[in-house]
Amino acid sequence: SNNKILVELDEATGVAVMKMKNPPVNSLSLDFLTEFSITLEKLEMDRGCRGLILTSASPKIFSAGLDIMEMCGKSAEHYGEFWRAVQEMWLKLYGSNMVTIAAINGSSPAGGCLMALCCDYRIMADNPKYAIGLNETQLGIVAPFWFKDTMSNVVGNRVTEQALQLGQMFPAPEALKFGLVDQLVPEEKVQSTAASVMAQWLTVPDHARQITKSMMRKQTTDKLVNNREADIKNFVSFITRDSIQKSLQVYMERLRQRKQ
Ligand code: CO8
Repeated sequence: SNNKILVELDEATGVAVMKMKNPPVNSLSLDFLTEFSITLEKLEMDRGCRGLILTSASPKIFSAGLDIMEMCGKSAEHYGEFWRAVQEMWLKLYGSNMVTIAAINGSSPAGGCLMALCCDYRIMADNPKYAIGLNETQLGIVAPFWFKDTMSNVVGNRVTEQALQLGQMFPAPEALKFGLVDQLVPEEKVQSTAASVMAQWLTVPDHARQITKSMMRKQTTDKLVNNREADIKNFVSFITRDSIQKSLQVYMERLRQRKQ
């Protein structure tokens, strides 16, 4: 299963494009998250790589977020292992020293939105059919504190408070209005715009930019680093509740029926 993420590193520019390829919807399964973190770690260690563009190989969908099947009908051990992998992805992406740009070429709910929010800059396809947001409460589950922090660091506390309670998904033009994304461009320009924004960011000396990024983000990452085990325990005890399992089943059922 070593093929869910395609990487192209341009040696000349020092920019890697990471394309998520886990059809049909790029859901974040345990396998996917493991490969994601390993891939990111390798790029992080590569001195020739200074920038990362994160995008999707599936047209219309950036990522459907965490794989709901990983949170249904499994053992407590499995949930623990899965949650550790989610934490690891976040710590690596949010804490990356590289310039990270999300090229959001489709819908981006929950964990997909989180990945985008981890990046330094977000470019989204200008299509009102594509929506982005942390919709956890709509599934009857709760975005953990570090999801919440990641969003409020981008758009502020007030907007986050409302959006999280309502589990709102924002069509791209709405998301732009309050800065959930930084820029909308026609779908076919998402990649090229990401490349040119990246070139601008890379004109700044790495060491100064990296120290600044770390200054802005370290408090937020430290909160999870210092509470990882408690956060896993909390997730496992929440997700194993009968009532929560039931909500997730109902949600999956609704997703399936919506198709017919
Ligand atoms: N996990 C697993 N399977 C999924 C997911 C998912 N997140 N999303 C979609 N699928 C499945 C569908 O059930 C469907 O399966 P099947 O073909 O067997 O019926 C298949 O993928 C294709 O989906 P659609 O037909 O719905 O595809 P569309 O192109 O019409 O729509 C969307 C794509 C917009 C992505 C749509 O599928 C959607 O809205 N999905 C739900 C996304 C979502 O709500 N994700 C939330 C996940 S929770 C999370 O990320 C954070 C949890 C934090 C933990 C909280 C602590 C308790």
